[in-house]
Amino acid sequence: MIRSAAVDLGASSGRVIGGSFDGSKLHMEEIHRFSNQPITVLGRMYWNAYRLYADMREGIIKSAKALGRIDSIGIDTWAVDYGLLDVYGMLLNLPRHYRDMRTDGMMDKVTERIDRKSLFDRTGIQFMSINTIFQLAAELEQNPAVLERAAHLLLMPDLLNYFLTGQIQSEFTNATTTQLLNAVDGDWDQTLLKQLGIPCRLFTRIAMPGTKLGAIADAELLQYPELRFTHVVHVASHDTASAVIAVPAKEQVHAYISSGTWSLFGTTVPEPIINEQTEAMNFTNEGGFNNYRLLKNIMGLWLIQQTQDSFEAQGAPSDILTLMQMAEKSPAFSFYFDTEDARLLHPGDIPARIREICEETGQAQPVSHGALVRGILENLAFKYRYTLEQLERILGNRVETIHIVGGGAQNELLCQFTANVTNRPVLAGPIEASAMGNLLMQLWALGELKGTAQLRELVLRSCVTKAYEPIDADVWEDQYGQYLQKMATIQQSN
Ligand code: LFR
Repeated sequence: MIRSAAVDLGASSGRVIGGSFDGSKLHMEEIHRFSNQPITVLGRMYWNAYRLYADMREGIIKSAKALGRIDSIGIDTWAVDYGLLDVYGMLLNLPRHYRDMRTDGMMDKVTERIDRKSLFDRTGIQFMSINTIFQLAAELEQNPAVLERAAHLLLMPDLLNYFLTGQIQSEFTNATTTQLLNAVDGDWDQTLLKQLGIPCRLFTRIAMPGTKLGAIADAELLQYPELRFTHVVHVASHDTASAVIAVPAKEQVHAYISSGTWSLFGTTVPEPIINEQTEAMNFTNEGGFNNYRLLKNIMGLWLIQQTQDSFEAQGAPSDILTLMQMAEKSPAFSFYFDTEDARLLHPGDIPARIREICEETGQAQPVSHGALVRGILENLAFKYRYTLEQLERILGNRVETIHIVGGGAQNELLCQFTANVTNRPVLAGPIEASAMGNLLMQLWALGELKGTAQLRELVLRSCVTKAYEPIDADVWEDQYGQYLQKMATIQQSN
């Protein structure tokens, strides 16, 4: 029996999941769950990297106590954010949160120096203000002294791996999300870095997922005999990359939505697709395990999470199940909005911002909390349909099934709306997709899986899914038409 621990950190919570592999089936159990609360100080938003490390360490200790000898550990987190180390290996500051306002306007500044087309051609990565490239442009402008002192830049999972092992390395899947990797050779793009004035010395060797990183060096953990021979492994350290490894797809042409704080809508392709069409549609080509994820970021359940916070602050019901029941009973299609409106990216009173958007676009504001929540879910579903059509145009093929994986697969209303609006069957699950993908890469690194076919079979055998068939597809078709019209008028007026 192989016993592993997957550390999977999301933007709102983290977990350590234990995995046991008996040669034919992967059994998973949640060992430790903790909240991940960013901290804002003087208007700057940070991730509490030390707290996250302490929580993760607690989870590893609990895993050792629950499972016995731990053969391997792997860490995955969200993408794009980084910590800077000085020459002595000290973390210079807590990593900034990608939703911090510091990147506002940075995309325009960078694309004045390097034109959009050449940036996309070089990297294959979509333009989003959160990308590391734009965060570094902000750092150069607002905090150049820190960059001068820095010797290494490590993305979140690489930073936590460093705390755990003392090793300084970058993992490929997450590195692609920086928009600083060359799509052809898969290495840091020195020309790009020089053009932007970002010091090349910050960037370290890139390791591939499914390889070993080293042993635990943390003295507190080494007190436990169960952890003395543990291999720390490079999994696909970008949580979305891990989740996509665990998509139980039988068909060649399929789409997935990795649904959590974000909804990542896309498919896998053998090589990056970098052409005028993907550039114009702002699709991305993120590195995966032996493939690329052609996808688009959609605002996702962030809108619901922030709405819950606002309701809670007002003393109104805010737990997710109550909100979903309220939404289900509320009138359908009461307003349309663009879920990707830039105002919705930053934390704050999202319901108020949506009401403001309704007013600006000549629509009545949602009448109740239930109607607001329902409207958010409906408009996310419309955006899914829109993205599906773009994806099918790029692929030149019809997508037969949509897989929804990750925590959002538990949102039955959203899964059903997705089936309705796309008029396709939706297969929801696994819920802990990132942790599963993480564990699978650990098994790969340990040599337990003989080839990708065996990996696929294990995914299919280990996943629990729930099927949704479209209901009222014609009503949704009609509403989608109205949504498109509304979006077109908004675009014209901008
Ligand atoms: C999802 C995710 C997305 C990435 C966003 C920010 O958790 O990793 O893939 O675009 O977070 O890092």
